[in-house]
Amino acid sequence: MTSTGLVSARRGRRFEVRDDGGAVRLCQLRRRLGPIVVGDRVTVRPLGAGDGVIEAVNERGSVLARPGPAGAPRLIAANVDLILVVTALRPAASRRIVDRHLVGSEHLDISAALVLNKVDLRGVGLDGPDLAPYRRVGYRVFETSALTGAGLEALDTALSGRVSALVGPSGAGKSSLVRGLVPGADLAVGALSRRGEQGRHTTTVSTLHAMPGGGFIIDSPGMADFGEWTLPAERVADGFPEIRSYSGRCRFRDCLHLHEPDCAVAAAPEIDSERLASYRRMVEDLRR
Ligand SMILES: Nc1nc2c(ncn2[C@@H]2O[C@H](COP(=O)(O)OP(=O)(O)O)[C@@H](O)[C@H]2O)c(=O)[nH]1
Ligand SMILES: [Mg+2]
Ligand SMILES: [Zn+2]
Repeated sequence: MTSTGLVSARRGRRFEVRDDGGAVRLCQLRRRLGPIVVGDRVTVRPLGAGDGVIEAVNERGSVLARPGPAGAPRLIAANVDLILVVTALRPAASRRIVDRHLVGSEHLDISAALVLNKVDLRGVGLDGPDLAPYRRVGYRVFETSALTGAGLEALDTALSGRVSALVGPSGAGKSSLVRGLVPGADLAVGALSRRGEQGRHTTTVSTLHAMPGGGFIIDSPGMADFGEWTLPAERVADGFPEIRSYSGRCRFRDCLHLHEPDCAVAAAPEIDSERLASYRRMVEDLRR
């Protein structure tokens, strides 16, 4: 008898698999199965009460990865269908980082939305970045406070039924948001990590949590530099919907929208100047 489930965390050399009924098993991999990552849908052969063997992995719909030591990609999560780019009023959000995460999402063809967390700090005079330009491009922006719970209901509704991954700088409040959205998230993780082989601290591993209203949310500390892929300079524009929409309208077919004459992007009044600056910076960095 086998069952299917979702990989919810790595514990040393084993993996937690959450079956469709919500039961969690700590599983070894069958030999030569290849890499497994949080979010993978797998077939498990149970071994006793809480253990099992992962026998097979389903084909992935999407894979989030980052460059590893030898340039080979390190898998971070699979089957994500919504990327939440989290920033906060403190530490101050960098729009450059937000743009890089969005370019990463666009290139994977995964929907993205923005979360501005710690809005409670407006009470002490912090403003946060102006995210209106992102709304104009078409990204949804959620304003939240994991501390007071403000905005969590709207976020919960938007995540329902999907597999979402939180990306963004350390300290923005990603783990706090998961705790706010998934009551008991901490307890579940702690209980299982005690059985893990290396007893690693929970914040160093990616974890997938079942949302009470359906759907899953992935918290991954490794996603702080998500989007730092080396891609050809001429493909960066595909990661900016508002720039992409001008493709073919410049004088030169291969216009990179830097300093070329008759550039339709440079002349477009609705393209936000900071977004354009961050696009140009990415292109210039890649051409160095
Ligand atoms: N004021 C305030 N602090 C928060 C909020 N969310 C998280 N924090 C704090 O910010 C720090 C970093 O939070 P954490 O969830 O670990 O961030 P992560 O690194 O993105 O996972 C912690 O000290 C949290 O208590 C919030 O909405 N408001
Ligand atoms: Mg965290
Ligand atoms: Zn151009």
